[in-house]
Amino acid sequence: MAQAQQKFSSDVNAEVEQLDALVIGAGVTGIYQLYGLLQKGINAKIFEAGSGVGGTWYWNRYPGARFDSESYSYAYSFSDELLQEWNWKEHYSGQPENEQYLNYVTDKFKLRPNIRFNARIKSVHFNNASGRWDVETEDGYRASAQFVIAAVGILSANNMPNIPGIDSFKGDSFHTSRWPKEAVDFTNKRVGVIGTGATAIQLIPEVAKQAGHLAVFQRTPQYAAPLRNALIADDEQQKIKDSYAETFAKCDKTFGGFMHDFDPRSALEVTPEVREAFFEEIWAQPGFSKWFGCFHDIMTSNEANELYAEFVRKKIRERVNDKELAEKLVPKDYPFGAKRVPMETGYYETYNRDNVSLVDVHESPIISITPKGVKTADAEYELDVIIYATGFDAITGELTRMDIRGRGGESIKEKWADGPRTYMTVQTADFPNLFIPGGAVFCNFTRCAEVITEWICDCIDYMRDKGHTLIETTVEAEDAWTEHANSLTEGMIFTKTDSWFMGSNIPGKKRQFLFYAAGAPAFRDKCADVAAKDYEGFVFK
Ligand code: NA7
Repeated sequence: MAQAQQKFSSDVNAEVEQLDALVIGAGVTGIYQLYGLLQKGINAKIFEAGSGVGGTWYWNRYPGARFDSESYSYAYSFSDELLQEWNWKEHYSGQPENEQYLNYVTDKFKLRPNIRFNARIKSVHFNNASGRWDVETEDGYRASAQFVIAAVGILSANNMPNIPGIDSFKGDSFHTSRWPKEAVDFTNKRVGVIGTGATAIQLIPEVAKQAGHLAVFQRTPQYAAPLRNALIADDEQQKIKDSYAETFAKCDKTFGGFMHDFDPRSALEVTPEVREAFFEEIWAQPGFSKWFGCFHDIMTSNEANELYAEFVRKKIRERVNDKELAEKLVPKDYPFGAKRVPMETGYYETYNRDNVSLVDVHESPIISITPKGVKTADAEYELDVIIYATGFDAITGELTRMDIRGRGGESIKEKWADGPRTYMTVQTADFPNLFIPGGAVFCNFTRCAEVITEWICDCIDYMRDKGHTLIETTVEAEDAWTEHANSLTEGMIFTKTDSWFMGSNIPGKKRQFLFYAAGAPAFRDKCADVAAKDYEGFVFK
C-alpha cells in the first residue's frame, strides 16, 4: 500500500506544486470532493477563482438569490454531526446563509488550508511524458497533478449578450452572477433588468422595492410558480433534524433527487374535477411540488402539459391588475416545464407597482446599449443601472472556455464542438485522469454531487490498491453512453423550446438536452454497477 501510494507523488519540484489531485472549484461539489480525497489520504488541493468558497453561492450574490430546493434536501448528507449542528433559517435558504453554510463546512472539516484562492485556471494540459496534468493559473502559478477533478459547476460561465454598444453605457452595469460583495443601492435609481429567467424572477421583486423606477426587458415570459418560503420555527427545526434520514431516502428514490415526485396518474385519465383539484393542491404547496409533483405525463405529453399550462396561465392572470400587461406575462407558445420553472415570491404583483414597467423586447427587440441606457426598435430607455440577468453557457461552458487539452493536444472545446461526449458524464476519452463531477445529471444538485464525488474517491482508492496510475474511458464506452444519453430525451417536453437546458440560449452551441435524463436513481445505479464491475468502460494503466 505504501509503495502504491508513492506512485501518486512525483519528485518535488520547488517551482511547480506537486499534487496527487487538483480540484478546480470550491463550490458544493469541489468542497466535498476535497473532503473525500483528504479522508483517503490523497494529497489534494482546490484551485478556486474566487476569493472565497461557495461557487454558485459565492458568485450569485444578487438580491433575492436563494435555493428553490428545500434547504434540508440540498444540504450535504455525509456528516450527521454537521446535519445536527447546522440550523437552516428558512425552508428555502437565501444566498448569504448558503455561503455561510459552505464556509462553515470548509472550516469544520479543516479544508481551507488546502484551497488556493484567487487562482483562476489558465490552462490544464496533459503531459504525455510525465503522464500528469500541467496546470497553470492566470497569475502564473503552476502545479502538476496526477488527477484533475473539474468541479466547475453547471452554471458558472456567464452569458453576456452580444448587444452592440454594450461597453458604451455610462452608468453601472452588473451581470447577476458577478454581483459585487458590497450591497448595491438602487434608491432613486432608474434600473433596467434584461432577462426574465429564474434569476431575474428572484431579483426583480427585491430591486423593485428600492429602485426609483425599474424597467424589465422581457423577451420570453415564464411559467413562474410561487415558492411559498417561510422561516423555520424551532419545533420544525427539530423535526427537520430528526427526519434527515427519511428526507435523503426520499430524495434517493425520486427522478430528480428532490423531495417531490411525479404523480403516477396521467393528467388525461382523471376527470376534469379531480384534475383541477389536484392542480390546486400542488399549487398550494411550497417548492417544486408544482413541477415535480404534478402528473407524470406533463413532461412527455403535449396534451397533458397544455392542461396544466392553462391552469398556470390562469394563476398568472389572477395576480396582475392590468389585463393587457398580464397577457404579456403569460407564456403561450411553449409548454410548462420546458424551461426551468422559476420559483417566485411576489413576482407577478411586482408589476402592479407604479415604479415598475415591462418592456416587451420580443415585440420590439433591443437594438443597442447606448451611453444612456437601452435602445429598442421603438424607444430609448434612460437608465442609471443595467442588470444583465441573461444566464449562462450552462453545463459545458466552463469546460469549453477553459484551455483543457488532453493526450493528443485537442481541447475539450474542440472535442465537444458537436456536443459533449462523455462516459457517465464523468470522463471524456483522451483526457486520462480527468474527472468531471460537474452535475450534468438532471438532479437536485447536492444529491448527485455527493454520488459522483464519492464514486471518484472510491475509484482513485481502487487504483491505489491495484497500483494503477492512469484511468481513461474507452471511445466505445463514450460513444455508447453519448448515444444512450441523447436517445433518452426523445419526446421530452424539454426539447420543445429554447433554453439553457438545450444549450440553445448560446449562439452557435449545439442544440441538445445537456442533462443526463434517465433520472437520479438510474444514474446512481449505473455508478454502483460500473464500480462493482471493476470500472467497466474504463481502462487502467
Ligand atoms: P436563463 O434562464 O437562461 O434566463 C436568461 C434570460 O435572459 C432569459 O429571459 C432570456 O430570454 C434573457 N436574455 C438572454 N439574452 C438576451 C438578450 N440578448 N436580449 C433579451 N433577453 C435576453 O438564466 P438565469 O440566470 O435566469 O437562470 C439560469 C439558472 O440559474 C436557473 O435556471 C436556475 O437553475 C439557476 P429568452 O428566454 O432567451 O428569450
